[in-house]
Amino acid sequence: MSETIAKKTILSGIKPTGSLNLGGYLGAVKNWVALQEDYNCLYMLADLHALTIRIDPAVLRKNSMELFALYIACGIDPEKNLLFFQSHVPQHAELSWILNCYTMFGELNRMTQFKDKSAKNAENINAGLFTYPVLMAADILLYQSDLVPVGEDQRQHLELARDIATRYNGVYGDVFKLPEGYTPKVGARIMSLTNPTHKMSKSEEDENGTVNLLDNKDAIIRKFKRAVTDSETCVRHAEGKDGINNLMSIYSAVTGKSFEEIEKEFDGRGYGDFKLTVGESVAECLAPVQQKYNDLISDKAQLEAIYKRGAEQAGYMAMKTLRKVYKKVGLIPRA
Ligand code: ATP
Ligand code: LTN
Repeated sequence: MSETIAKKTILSGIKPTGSLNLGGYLGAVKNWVALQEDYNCLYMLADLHALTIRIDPAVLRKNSMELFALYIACGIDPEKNLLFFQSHVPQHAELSWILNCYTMFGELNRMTQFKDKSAKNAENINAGLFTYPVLMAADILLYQSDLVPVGEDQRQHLELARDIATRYNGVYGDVFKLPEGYTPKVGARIMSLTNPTHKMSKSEEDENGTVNLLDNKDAIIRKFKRAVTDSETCVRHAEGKDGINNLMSIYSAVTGKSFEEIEKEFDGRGYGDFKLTVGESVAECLAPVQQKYNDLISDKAQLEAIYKRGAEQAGYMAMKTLRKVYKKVGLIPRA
């Protein structure tokens, strides 16, 4: 019976602006893996989005291949999902232009990520950084996506995608499906280990605050041992205990244990013991991912075959929506 019901569609992506870290893994990729059985999933590499910061072309190429291989190494099955580079499907940029014309300056000006990124990068506040959420809306709306798994920081962009779709549909009829967000209960916002009031991110300056998926065991444990905590000695989840709360979230996301179970497990034990255990469990969780990654990254032909097929099939789906959108606004159909 269930086979006769059409599967819903999922789309998500990560920018290849640096190495994938625990934030992106626990906030996004881990969910992608869990959802792949029940949905039609498109997982793209948001390489056009990466261009909103200045990035050395050789570094971008390296990051992109690394991230692509990591998607698969993390458990995303290329036989069950479409994996592709955003730049290989030109309909993303094309739809983005149309949607720009249905997005208000004020809406974009309210985006907190834009405000944060422009404050951090005052010398390069380019128009791409400003219209970034419109390209993201195009990514999502092109495939009539039902669900978009993202971390907490992307919820505002997703809301905007819904607003843009609603505005367009209001004028032209039901062209776009309105997507829902999907954010994990634990791991939605992993914080920096050294600065636990700030999100762990690829552009984090202090590398001790960020655990990369390809860090070796020693580096992972060293980073956890240095993690900032507080002046108490009790492992408990509470307001004001940002460092410990973050470590508990990571440990919970990696082991599946609840906060209550964690508090019990570490009752009467010190922070040193807790930090070491969290570090070890993260290293253990990442070991098979790293092993698979090492096998994959040396097989360029296999990766190329996967992303070629992904872009072809995604392009076919994207074209259906784009054709409709162009026609509705009054552009002459291509002969
Ligand atoms: P950058 O530093 O270049 O802005 P980033 O590290 O924030 O990048 P993204 O590519 O923006 O990573 O995010 C990839 C996905 O992972 C998104 O769905 C995002 O919500 C999620 N994500 C990123 N960082 C975290 C985090 N610290 N905690 C939870 N989820 C995260
Ligand atoms: N903006 C997102 C990456 C991204 C994305 C998407 C996520 C680009 N396009 C479409 C979900 C759906 C980010 O910065 N993490």
